[in-house]
Amino acid sequence: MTTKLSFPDGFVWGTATAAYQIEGAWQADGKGESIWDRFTHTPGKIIDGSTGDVACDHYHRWREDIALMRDLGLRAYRFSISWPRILPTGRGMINQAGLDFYHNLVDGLLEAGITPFVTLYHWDLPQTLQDTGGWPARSTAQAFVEYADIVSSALGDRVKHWITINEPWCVSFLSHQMGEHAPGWQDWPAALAASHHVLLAHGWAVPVLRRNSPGAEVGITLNFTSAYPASPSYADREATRSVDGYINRWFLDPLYGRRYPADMVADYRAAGHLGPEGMTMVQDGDLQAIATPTDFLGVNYYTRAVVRDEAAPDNLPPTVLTAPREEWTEMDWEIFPQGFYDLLCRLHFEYQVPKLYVTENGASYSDGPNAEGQIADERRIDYLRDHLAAAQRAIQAGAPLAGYFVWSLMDNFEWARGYRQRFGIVWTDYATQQRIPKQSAVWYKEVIAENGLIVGA
Ligand code: IFM
Repeated sequence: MTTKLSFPDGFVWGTATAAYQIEGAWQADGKGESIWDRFTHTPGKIIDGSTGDVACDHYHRWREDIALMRDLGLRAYRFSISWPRILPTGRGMINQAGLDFYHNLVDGLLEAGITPFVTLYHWDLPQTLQDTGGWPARSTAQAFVEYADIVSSALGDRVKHWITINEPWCVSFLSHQMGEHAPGWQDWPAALAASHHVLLAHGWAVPVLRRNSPGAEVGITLNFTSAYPASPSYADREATRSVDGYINRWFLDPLYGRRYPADMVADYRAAGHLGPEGMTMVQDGDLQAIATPTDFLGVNYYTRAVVRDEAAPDNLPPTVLTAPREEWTEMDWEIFPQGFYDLLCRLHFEYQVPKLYVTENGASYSDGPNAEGQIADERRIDYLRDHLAAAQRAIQAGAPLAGYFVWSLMDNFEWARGYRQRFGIVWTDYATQQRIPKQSAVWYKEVIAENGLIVGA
């Protein structure tokens, strides 16, 4: 027997990408250098030594890519704008050719009946702004607002869904404390300052976007990792509090008017991550700006953390893998759809978020073409189906979920993991730049057409 899990009328079905991961053309038509250009050109930073210099060459192939999206029945497309394509030195002089690229892309999408969801910052900071302090410097937040003003003045008549920042946790902690992403720092105070300035940049940009794009929806996208204790012991539950605070609450709480979580501020002070004066980067009015009401929250969810109490070298409790091997994706991320349900319900019940879009969800598997050129990526279909079923349950429980974007439209440059990880529902042949829809793309097309999932045998 089969059952249909239906989604609400008007539910937005899409896929997502990011500029540096797909565009290539890293020096074309006046584009400036970004921190990711600099980082990938530094030996030893990327696992396979690769760069985004060419990536999927989307900058030159955007017309074909729009045609592909139309063929797949996509209703929406989330992409990001490359800041140094628009402002090669971060502030000041505008590169018209860069703006024209996005004018054409937006027009092409609208002609194809695909709604653009635009992310302003998906990690490719202009290198010149890094040279003046990067995100640990308050001036970068001001520069972001200038950039947001320029882009939304240009595109705001047609773009009606804006995401200010993608994944502030990655921008701050992954990049400035763990050092895995550009600029590759390992500096706790800098990471904490960056986290504040990224949120401030968001808060300051919201009214600018509203002014330049009347009637638009404006939000921010956070990456979440639902955290669960490895055992019911007090110590493991306490460690779980800390991981949840580090990844999730540190960003959610100030965005929803609760200020920075006091337990985490105390932990960071005790660990020496903040100076003796504490959160000195927070100035009068900042918390009000960060908590400026938004129209939606973008949710990126891939996996959970199972947390054990044991001091790791970075002072954070370690997360442990408990699931059998077949329950991980090739990123070594556990497949845990229940965590998706728990998260969406938490955002609804605990934070009363007015509207949610899942702006990323997906799985990395390297299944490639068989002799007939077909790509049977059943594991990705299973992953997507199980997560969509969890999302549908969350909607039934009251979560105001209005749309879902698969990460990613096509295989692309997976940051420090290079090209070894493939998240696409479309295969990218990097030698020829051929795109081949995988079985998951065909499956997703049916989901969109049905506005729901058929489950059961
Ligand atoms: O590829 C990334 C994306 O850029 C941000 N969110 C997670 C994805 C998979 O790691």
